[in-house]
Amino acid sequence: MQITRAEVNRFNQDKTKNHKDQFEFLKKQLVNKGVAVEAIVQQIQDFQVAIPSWALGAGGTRFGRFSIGGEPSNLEEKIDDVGLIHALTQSAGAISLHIPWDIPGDTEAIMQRAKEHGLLFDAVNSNTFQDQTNQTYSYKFGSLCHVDPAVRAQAVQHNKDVIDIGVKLGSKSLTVWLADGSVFPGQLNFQQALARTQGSLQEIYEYMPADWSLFIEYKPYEPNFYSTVIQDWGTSHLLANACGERAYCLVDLGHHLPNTNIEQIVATLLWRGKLGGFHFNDSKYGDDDVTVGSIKPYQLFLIFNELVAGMADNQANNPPLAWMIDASHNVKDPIEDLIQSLEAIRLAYAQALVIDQAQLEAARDKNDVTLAQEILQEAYRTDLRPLVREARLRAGGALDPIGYCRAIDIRKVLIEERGLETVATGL
Ligand code: PSV
Ligand code: MN
Repeated sequence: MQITRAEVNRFNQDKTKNHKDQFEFLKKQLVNKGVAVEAIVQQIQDFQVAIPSWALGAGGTRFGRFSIGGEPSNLEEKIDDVGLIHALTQSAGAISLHIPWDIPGDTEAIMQRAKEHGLLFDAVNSNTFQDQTNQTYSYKFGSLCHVDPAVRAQAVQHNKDVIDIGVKLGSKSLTVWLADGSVFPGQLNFQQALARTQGSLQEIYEYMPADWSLFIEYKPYEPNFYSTVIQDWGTSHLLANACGERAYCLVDLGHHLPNTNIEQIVATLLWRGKLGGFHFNDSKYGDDDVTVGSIKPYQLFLIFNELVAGMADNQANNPPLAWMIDASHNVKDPIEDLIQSLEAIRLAYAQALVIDQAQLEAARDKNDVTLAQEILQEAYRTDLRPLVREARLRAGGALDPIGYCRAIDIRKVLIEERGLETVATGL
């Protein structure tokens, strides 16, 4: 199924007057405050977030998966679903593949399909946290950190294969997330495990084409519960430095212990020119992977404030970031859930963009703590949804993407097309 621009326009018709009234009212308020509204609308329009190929199947947890019907059962159908989301939101212009869950069969055909939906291929992701059938060695006791050089060589080779696939698709980066670590004290020699990981990553880095970047994720725990080799941003940072200029840290919002000041990590990495990418999600306890902005929207806004300020101040040494949603819809329809995440991301970005950074800096210089807080909260508490809608409308998207899904009963259409029993690859 494909949604055309004409269908979206028709759907928008009876909603446009009300939206325009809201947008013009908001615009007037913002312009009076000196906000460059038109420039911000354009920035929001340009902000595209990749959808991972593993986010479109049935939801649930590792304890149980609950069927939704009409699941995409191959990469082509996953691309189609991202295409639907992009047609409605005009904010999901890329797909990020996880290998081997989504190895393209016919690369040319896959690329053509993505092109028809206006999608690019974002970072490719390797997987050495699961054993695959026909694999010689097991990753039960680690992959890039493994004590056995043969296991490390297999894991390094997998990453090289992923790069080869990405090159054909036009991707420009590899994201590595390792589950490597230990479940019990004494299991692992920390120093040696880290040194072996560094050696393996350097080999992968050397294999990358000259215009590629390596993104290194970190995570404090899970699936290992005693130690994780790349446990935090500091470890990721030292490994990125050991690899080279085009190796960066990747911040996944769920990969922090409760109450970690993620915005400060973002600021630090941008300052060092070492922030490569972002995985958006939200959480209450750990790596819950729930919808972006559903639990801590103020934290998301503060993170975007650092991103906006940091990207402006560090343009020269920190390249543009790779943005991706890494969330699980659990009990919701994945298409609706991803639309909600995209909206939350754009809203937080817009809120951060309306902050007068110079005014904030001046308040800081005077140690005017109250004013600094006022500036942030004034931006956060201004309802900028009409501005985000305007950006979507100008790009050809739906004023109310979830309303559109419901009006045409999108899941029913997908079930009719694909059946009730289809199963998507992924976790
Ligand atoms: C690990 O929790 C992670 O965030 C990594 O990005 C993986 O690639 C992704 O989830 C999917 O398993
Ligand atoms: Mn992630």
